[in-house]
Amino acid sequence: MFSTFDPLQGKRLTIMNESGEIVAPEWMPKLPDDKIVDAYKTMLYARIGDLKAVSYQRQGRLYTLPTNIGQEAAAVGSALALEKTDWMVPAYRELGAWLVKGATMRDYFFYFGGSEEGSRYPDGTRLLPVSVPITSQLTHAVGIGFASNYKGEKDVVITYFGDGGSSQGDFHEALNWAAVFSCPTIFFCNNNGYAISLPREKQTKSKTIAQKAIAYDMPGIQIDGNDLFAVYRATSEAVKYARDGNGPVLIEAITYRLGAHTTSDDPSRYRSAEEEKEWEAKDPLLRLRVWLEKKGLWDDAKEKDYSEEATSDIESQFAEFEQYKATPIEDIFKYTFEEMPDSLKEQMIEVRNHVNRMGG
Ligand SMILES: Cc1ncc(C[n+]2csc(CCOP(=O)(O)OP(=O)(O)O)c2C)c(N)n1
Repeated sequence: MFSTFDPLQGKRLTIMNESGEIVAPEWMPKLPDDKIVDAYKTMLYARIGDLKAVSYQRQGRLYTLPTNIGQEAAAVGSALALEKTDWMVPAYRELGAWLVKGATMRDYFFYFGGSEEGSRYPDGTRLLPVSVPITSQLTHAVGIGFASNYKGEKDVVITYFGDGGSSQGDFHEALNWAAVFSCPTIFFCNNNGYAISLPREKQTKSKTIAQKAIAYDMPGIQIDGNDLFAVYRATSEAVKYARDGNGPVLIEAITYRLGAHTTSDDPSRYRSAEEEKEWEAKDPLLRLRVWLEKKGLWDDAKEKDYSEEATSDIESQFAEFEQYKATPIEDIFKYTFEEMPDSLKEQMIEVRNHVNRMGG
């Protein structure tokens, strides 16, 4: 697949177009119908969860948070290509992927409600905490891939970042190291067109992000990130390639964030209403829904029932978060090391004493 979709020649993988039609049946993944319905449900759940979180933030009940709306196919499709034992190293805008990996909306609310509790997943989830410092997570993902090789295991790592992240030094260091040491790490770029207000065209002279893979001699592929089937197929191929010991892969998923960068941002200051309208028509949920309806797998009644079910589940998880008392300050020190090093213990005691002095 990777040789067919040469990013230098402007090739991009699309399997299902904006109208929900299969335009490249030869690449259609062999997914059973019930799995596709489940994928749609997860995308819908992530969308409802995202919209709810934004509205709770507007009510002053959560802190600043990034919006996910429009990027659900890229998140869910890529995560579904992983095995349970594979690792996920997130950025901050892939809610659907975290849900597939085993996180819950409760975790999401805790994290964006300012509690360490939101980064504690059940043992064995193999999902790292949210990473806001841009692309710092890529080097961690390479380290985990390196460790997987060192231990002779077959676990693959996926890490997410944005188009803006590809300009960071960490991006280049991570790709170089992963290629040199053949780490089974998949670099998944959510190219949503903007790094806050900076358009992709001003981010890099390269015509694609995917072509940056060529410099490191690894496969790079550009895909339609709003097409669940293209995302799942390309990520599955990358997972197989990495698991077979061939090293890393760079995937560039073309998508669009239909919402604001974060709840502190106003996108109308840097992009036009026409552009937003154009992308609304490419909504990843809409096209999958059309496809499912044509196959008789989904309808209005199912949409309504599932939306109600998801909404009440999300609301009850939010209620759980709001009933929880603030986590102790010590928690910010606790979860990085299995055994806390002395230097960290000293800092923890210092902070505790400071808080006590302030009467906290
Ligand atoms: C190291 C670092 N520099 C700057 C920031 C501030 N910042 C937060 S998001 C962002 C833009 C990131 O854009 P992109 O990588 O395209 O991802 P997106 O937010 O669009 O998903 C910046 C510059 C940061 N979080 N970390």
